[in-house]
This record gives sequence, structure tokens and C-alpha cells, in this order.
Amino acid sequence: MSNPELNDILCAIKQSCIELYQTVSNNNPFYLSSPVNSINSSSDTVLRVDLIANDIFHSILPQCPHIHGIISEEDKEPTYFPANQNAEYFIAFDPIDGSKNIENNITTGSIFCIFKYPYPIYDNDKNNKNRNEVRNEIEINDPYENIISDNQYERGINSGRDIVCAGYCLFGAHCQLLVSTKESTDLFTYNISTGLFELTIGQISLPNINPFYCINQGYSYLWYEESQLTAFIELQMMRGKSLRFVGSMVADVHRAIIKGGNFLYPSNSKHPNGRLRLLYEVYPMSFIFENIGGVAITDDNKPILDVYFPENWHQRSSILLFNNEDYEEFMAL
Ligand code: P6P
Repeated sequence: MSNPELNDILCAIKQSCIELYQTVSNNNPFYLSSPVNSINSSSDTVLRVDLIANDIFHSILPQCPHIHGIISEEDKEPTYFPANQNAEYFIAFDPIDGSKNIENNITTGSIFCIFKYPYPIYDNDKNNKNRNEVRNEIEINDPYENIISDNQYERGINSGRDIVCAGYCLFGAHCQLLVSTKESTDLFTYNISTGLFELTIGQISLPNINPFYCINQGYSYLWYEESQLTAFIELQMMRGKSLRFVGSMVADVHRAIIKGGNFLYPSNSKHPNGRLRLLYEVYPMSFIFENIGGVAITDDNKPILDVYFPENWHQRSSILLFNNEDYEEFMAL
């Protein structure tokens, strides 16, 4: 990667993923899947492996001087690193997505996205501008009601369009890392004997075939009737497409990237704002899908990367990932 700062950040992420892969591989799956007596900010039951994974990232990422702050599914609030006060990158991650699947040995994985602040964190001495001047500039230029609150100012990020890199690391039959930037999306496979991630597929583009459709059809009784989504699902069934849904977003999305197809998690009457979390599940997978030639929209047809950076760190969102053929069919309904 041409950006040395991003390279350093990815090295820290790789190191975290390798340590987590080794931990997952070397421990009893039922021990890893045992619940600890707590729930996270999304009201999910926290499993031991969730905490182990979060601790690994929290121990390694701060050592990278280019990371200003991080937040994960298991954190209530972000952690900022005072030693990296002028760093310009913020990372959101799901330390181990689909952790409930560890005990039945189905692929899980870590998901991340890296934001670059649109402007450096001002330091009075260096930039002759203080935070308030910069904040006021933003407020004047921001025609929307949701003027940047202190928190958003701190993050300095407006939407998913400020993501510069996203990816995931799969823990399955192989440990595989996918890294996506606007320039390229590449898949690497961990070689246990060398301890390195080796390139498997470079410049990935989304197959324009759709042998499967992917949705939790068990929730169909919760879907909004007569919607475009229900019509699209009925069409897939009429066409005899196979349904694939393993309950680990990272595994389901990876199948669509490698074999073609889609990933659909619409909002429903139980989750009117969507089930998955915008910051560290929906944004990163949408960034990847757009980079490989796909479409990523909410179920009211808004490009997900245009959705404003959330005030609530764990805000949920619907997500519809399509290749172009699927998307045209969906929009014609
Ligand atoms: P449900 C895993 O817990 C996760 O966050 C995603 O990886 C997955 O797609 C989703 O939840 C599955 O949730 O309620 O459909 O089983």
C-alpha cells in the first residue's frame, strides 16, 4: 500500500488478527463461547471470546502512532490515545463477528474500517487555528440541522465517505484477510509456517452472477408486507435460487464476494432501524462492496456510505448488498 501510515495501521490490525486466530484455534470452543455475565451496548450477551478479542485489539492498536482513537462493538465509548493526539485515523471494529458460531465451528471474523479525519486534529501551536474556529467553520459550511456536536467534532467525520480502508479477517478453514481501499481490494491467506499473510486474490471484483440469495428468512413474518424486499425474495424463490445464511455476517458477505450473490438484512418490525450496527458492520461491508463494483443501500434505497456518521456509536442500520444485476432487478420491482 502506498500510504505508509495506513500500512502501519494494517500491520497492527494483522498482528491483532493473527493473535486472535491463534487464541481461537488453541482454545476449547465451548470455553470461548461461554457467556460472561454482561451485555454490551447493543444488548447482546457478551461471550468470553468477545472480551478476549476486544482485549487483543485494545492491547495492540494503541502501539501504532497513527491511530487517534478506536471503538468496538464491545466498547461503550471510544478510547482515545493521548500519546497519539495529532494522529488522523479513527478505527471502528467488530472484534469477532458471529462469535455465537464458534461453538458449532462456523466461520467467524473481525471486521474493521479506518476513517481519516477530514482535517487534522488542530493543535494551537502548529496550525494557528483552535478547535472552536475549525468547529465554527464546519457549522457554517454544514447546511444541515444536525450541526456537529462536540462528539462529532471530536470525530471530525461526516459519513461513510470518510472511510479510507476497510476489511475483515475470517477465522474458518483458513485465516484470510481481505483489505479494501478505493484503489484495490485484495484477499490474503495466513501461512502458518511463515507467519505471514500471502496474497491469494488481487484486485477483486464482484461476480455478476447470483446463484444464492442471503437473508434470515426466519424473520419473514417481521418484514414489511408488499415491500420491494419481499417482492425480490419471492422472485429469488420463484427462480429456484438457493438460500444461504450462516448467521455470521462476515462469512455470508465473503461468500457473496467470492461466489456472487447478495447479502440482505432489512429493517423489520422487531428492528425498525435495522439489526446490524452501522459503524463496524454496515459501513465497512458497504465500503468493500462499492469498491468491488457492487451496490450498498439501506432499505429506503439510500447509499449507505452517504449516511451521516452516527451520534449513537452503536446505531443500527438496514443493509442491502447487491451486485449490479441484482440491483437492477430490485429497482425494477
Ligand atoms: P440473527 C452476528 O451476531 C450478527 O451480528 C451478524 O454477524 C449476523 O448477520 C447477525 O448477527 C445474525 O443475527 O438475529 O439474524 O441471527
